[in-house]
Amino acid sequence: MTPSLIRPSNEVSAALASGRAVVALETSVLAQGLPPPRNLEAARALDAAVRAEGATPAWVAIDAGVVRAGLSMAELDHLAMPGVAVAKVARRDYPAVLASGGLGATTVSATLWAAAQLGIEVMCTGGIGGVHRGTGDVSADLLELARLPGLVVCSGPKSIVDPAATLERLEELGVLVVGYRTSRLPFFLARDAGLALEHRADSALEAAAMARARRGLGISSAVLVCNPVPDDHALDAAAVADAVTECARLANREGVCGKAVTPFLLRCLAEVTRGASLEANLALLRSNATLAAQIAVACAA
Ligand code: PSU
Ligand code: MN
Repeated sequence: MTPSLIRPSNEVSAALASGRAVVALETSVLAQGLPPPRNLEAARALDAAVRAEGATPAWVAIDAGVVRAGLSMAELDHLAMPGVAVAKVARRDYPAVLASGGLGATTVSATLWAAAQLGIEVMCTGGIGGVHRGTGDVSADLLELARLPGLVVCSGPKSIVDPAATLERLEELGVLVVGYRTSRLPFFLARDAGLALEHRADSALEAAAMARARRGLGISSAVLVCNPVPDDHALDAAAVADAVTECARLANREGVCGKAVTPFLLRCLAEVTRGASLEANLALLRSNATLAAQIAVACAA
């Protein structure tokens, strides 16, 4: 039974009730990950990309004491507006932000949790969090991928983390990592983190078959499908690494910590790469939304 404080929209409820494809979408990427007005552009583009494949988008956010799944464009506009106070919500933050009555935008861990409560199998993001270099900072995304079912489409761990340590941790946690049309781990803004993947899917149907097998076995950890950033927007891995080193040094000097680290680094990367990381981020989000919708449609068939 769905907890009473989770409220799907009429559109999402109807799609779920009739077994049609639904894709859960996180909102932290809009409220904390991308600057206005590009976040608005992303909201529209992802919503449209999911619908174009015949699936229903279920954007997850917190508003006025309830968890919502399925936001209108006007509600997304509000979340993405500059100057609007929106909390970044990982799974652990739900009770506090609900109790506050304010607005909250969900990260991968929180979105996956809401999706699991509603029986939404597929979710889409840009890059997942991971194990940061040398600071002991590990994203809550990893643990939630380990204990929540479903299939998450991403472009690999975000370029700001240690990809090898992140991949090892995912292995330890029992999360299946699948390359989409690749046998290399994608690295968010770059196509290749320099690490081999054992499993791959070459079509949405193949990915859906893995989701079905997971469900059939009752395995309660997620399948992570990693779709490399489109070629024409990909950044050079070495250039990204240099930019990340510079930004990490800055974060350290400014004493940035906790949940502020990831938004700080993403903002800094956009500056250092003179906007190229932003274009890559938008391109990979669009591509992931399309793929997630195709997989959701294949799962529903
Ligand atoms: N992907 C993006 N931009 C983002 C994020 C992902 O392209 O801003 C967000 C996601 O919500 C992810 C979160 O779950 O960053 C991870 O934050 P942290 O490293 O603090 O766990
Ligand atoms: Mn962290």
